[in-house]
Formats: sequence, structure tokens, C-alpha cells
Amino acid sequence: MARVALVNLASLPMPGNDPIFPIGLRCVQDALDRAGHQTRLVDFVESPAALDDLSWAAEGWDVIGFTIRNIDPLDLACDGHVEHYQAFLDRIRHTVGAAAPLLVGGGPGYSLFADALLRRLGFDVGVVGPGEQSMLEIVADPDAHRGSGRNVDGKRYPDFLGNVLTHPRSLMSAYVDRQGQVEGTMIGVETRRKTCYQGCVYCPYAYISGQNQGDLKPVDLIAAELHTIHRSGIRRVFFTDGIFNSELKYAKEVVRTIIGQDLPGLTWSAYFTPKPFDDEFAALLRRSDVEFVVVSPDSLDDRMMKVLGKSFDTRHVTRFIERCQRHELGIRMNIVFGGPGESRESVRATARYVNANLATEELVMNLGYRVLPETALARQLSLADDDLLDPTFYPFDPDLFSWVIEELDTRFMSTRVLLNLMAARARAAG
Ligand code: B12
Ligand code: SF4
Repeated sequence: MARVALVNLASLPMPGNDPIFPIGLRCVQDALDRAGHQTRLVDFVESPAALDDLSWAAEGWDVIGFTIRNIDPLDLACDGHVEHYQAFLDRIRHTVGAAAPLLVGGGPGYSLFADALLRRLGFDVGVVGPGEQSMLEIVADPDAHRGSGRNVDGKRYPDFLGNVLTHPRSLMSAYVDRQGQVEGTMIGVETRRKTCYQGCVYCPYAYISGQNQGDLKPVDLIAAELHTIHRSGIRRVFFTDGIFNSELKYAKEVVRTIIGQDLPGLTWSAYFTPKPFDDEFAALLRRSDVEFVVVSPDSLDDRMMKVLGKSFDTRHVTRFIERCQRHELGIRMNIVFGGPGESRESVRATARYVNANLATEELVMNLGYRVLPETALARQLSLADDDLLDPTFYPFDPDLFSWVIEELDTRFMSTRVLLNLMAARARAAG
């Protein structure tokens, strides 16, 4: 049996990074534990001292796996994280010296930039997509992968449909106890392994999710996971699906399951689409104590929505808002200005819609589309994956900032939003 350390690089202190519970790495650890391997998960929220004192890295591991969740915070005003990962990996290599364990990369951010990161961070091997099955194969014979400099495609993990994922109490408590959490710790729960059926021009999900066969987790397993989460003191859950209600029948089944549990104080959220979304679903959401129904039309100008690849338009959004209002559901609507072909007119149309239909707290606004590999935006710009590793945004008109400020009601311009806009403008100009 192998000895495997798993490091949550997303818990490194980095500007613009606010660590969240590492469920992806926990999935990998759980698979290794069940197969009888000896594992340790190193997370710097749980063990801050492990950041300075790297002696744990030299404890004779056969394999050290690293999860890379985010490449950057997708924010025009923020730098990327890659140089922090690079500096940390250099320190690890220095610490382990000649008796080097096999170094393996994985995670959603890693999967996006696997070839560039493998070279830059010097991993022996990397996994693109779901990690459990590939990691089991890698740790079964680490020498076969030593120095391979190659990425392997993640595979379907059949036990996703059979195992209840329960997390160690100490790791959960570390995230519960974190300072500065305004609304309380939120933990991710998977309901399915399935690529998204839509094709938004900026979205790499289909690529990251890899060969997922459309596995839907049995609802009794989801219920069991929710109970362990509740017992740990965490009260906020985020279902990690690309779109929670892409298959309405299954989504309703999950929501009915939540309603059927005795979990006082538990709220939840997810990414939704305004279509399919009917009254029965809205009523179930209300009964289940959903915190927010998060949707991402990204623009509310029908021409822009088409360009962005949305499969719905403002009529569907309007029906969705009416349903949410009827059933007293909290909405969060993501809008990103600056997509391909964004003009003064499209900004005006979106702003008018927002001004007329959204409450102040319902709008979540960003400027600039981060261009990611394997997306239509990257193909349009003919940029190689390596060129995209540093935060790269789709070019937009420099007047975009003024248009947004002029067209949106001032009630949407909180100090935080204005500061962000100013920082983004400074960066775009520089
Ligand atoms: C759900 C989600 C969220 C939720 C998370 C809720 C929660 N509490 O967990 C919320 C809404 C909070 C969120 C926020 C953000 N997110 Co997000 N999010 C996702 C999403 C849709 C799913 C991630 C997930 O949890 N999947 C389920 C878990 C089980 O899978 P996983 O983590 O991928 O792990 C598997 C594999 O990656 C692999 N693996 C993982 N680790 C390792 C390690 C090794 C060694 C190996 C071999 C394999 C391996 O095996 C795991 C099991 O199969 C992804 C997109 C996607 N489809 O992946 C974006 C994504 C991860 N998010 C992203 C980003 C950028 C963000 C934000 C920075 C956005 C922002 N500006 O606010 C924040 C940052 C949050 C933070 N503090 O880290 C990017 C990251 C890449 C990038 N572009 O940098 C993604 C890929 C989306 C995108 N558009 O590109 N997010
Ligand atoms: S609907 Fe969401 S997950 Fe699906 S392609 Fe569009 S942005 Fe990506």
C-alpha cells in the first residue's frame, strides 16, 4: 500500500484567495483510503504551521498530490495565483531532496491548463478531470509515472454512485471556525457527474468535467452527506453542478430529499438556469429553505445573450423572476459586462432591465470575460493555452466603465462595486 500526501494549494495565502472546503481533494483522499492506502491531507486553513514548516513533506511519502482549484480569481482587479504555486513547489522540491516522491497535479484549475502547469510546476504526472480512478492507478505503480511529464485523462469513478462522502471532523471544524466569514462557511456537495449540455462561449466546464457518463448520485447518499455536514456545525451547502436544474425531474427529487430531512437551520444554493423552471419546482425550493437561486444570464440584452451562447432569452428571465417573486425566493443574478460585441446599446439594454426588475442585492456584477482554454472565446482570439495562463480578458471598449456607471441606477453602485470598477479600469488601462 502506498503512502500519499495530498496538498490543498487552494488554501495557500494568496491575494484575492478566500479558501473554501476542499471537496475535490477529499474525493481523491476518500478513494485512496477505501483502497487501503495511507493518506494525509495537508490544508493550511486546518494546519497553518505546515506552511512554514515543510518537514511533513519529507516523511517518506511515495506520492504527493497537489490540487489546483483556481488559476486566478476571475477578477480584472486581481493577479493570478500561479507564481504562488510555483514558489511553493520549489520549496517542496528543496525539502524532499533526492528521495523525491512522485509529484502529481490535479483539480479543476489544473485541468484547464494541464500541459502548461505540468511543465511550469514540474509535476511527474497530472490528471485532467475526475481524479479518483486515475490516482488509484498512479499510486498502484508510482515508478511507472516518474518523470513521465505527461497528463492522463480522468476516468469515471463507479463508486461515486455507492459511497457516502464523510469528511474528517477536524477539517470541517477548521473551516467552520475561520475568522471573517461574513455569512458562514459553505461546503460543496456533488449531486452528479455530468457535463453541461449548453455551450456558453466562455465556459470550459465540458472540458474540465472530462469523461463523465452522466452519473446521478442516489438521493439517499446525498441525504447521508447532508446529515454529516449538519452534525459538523456547517449550515450552508452549495451543490456543485454546472447547472442544478438542467434535468428538472432529478433536481426536484434532490429538493424533495432535502425537504424530507430533519436538518434545522440548513440552507443551500446552486447555479440554476431560468429554463426549465416551473411553479412546482419553485414551490419545492421555497419549502427546502434554499438560500438563493443563482442564475447567470450574464447579459440582459437578447443579442448579447445569443452571442454568449445562452439557451434562453430575457422572456425566460422575466418568467423566472415572476415565479421567484410568487414563491418568495431570493435571487442572485450574475451579469458580466464586456463580452464579444458589447456596445453602449447592449449595456443600456441590460442596465434598463436590471434597473426595472432587480432589487439592489439581487445583482452580482462583474466586468470583463476571463478567456479560458478550450472555449469559443479562446478560439476567436487564436490564443494558445500557455498565453492564457496569466489573467487574460476578452478585449472591451475602454468606455465600458463609464457606460455601466452612467446607465445603472446608483443604488447598484455601492462603495465596494465602485472601488472594484476603479481597480479594474486602472488595470485595463495599464
Ligand atoms: C461549485 C463551484 C463553485 C462554488 C463552490 C462552492 C463550494 N463551497 O464548494 C462557488 C460558487 C463558491 C465558487 C466560487 C469560485 N469559483 Co468556482 N466553481 C465551481 C464548479 C462549478 C464546481 C467545482 C466543484 O466543487 N466540483 C466538484 C468537485 C468534487 O470536483 P473537483 O474539485 O473538480 O475535484 C475533482 C477533480 O478536479 C480531481 N481533483 C481535484 N483535486 C485533485 C488533486 C489530485 C492530485 C488529482 C490527481 C485530482 C484532483 O478529482 C476530483 C474528484 O473527481 C467549478 C467548475 C467545474 N465544473 O469544475 C468552478 C471553478 C472551479 N470555479 C472557478 C473560480 C475561478 C471560482 C472563483 C474564483 C470565482 C469568483 N471570482 O468568485 C470563486 C473562488 C472560490 C474559492 N474561494 O476558491 C474556476 C477555477 C479555474 C479558474 N478559472 O481559475 C472554475 C473551474 C470555473 C471556471 N469558470 O473556470 N465556485
Ligand atoms: S450553462 Fe453554465 S455550465 Fe453550462 S456552458 Fe453555460 S456557463 Fe457553462
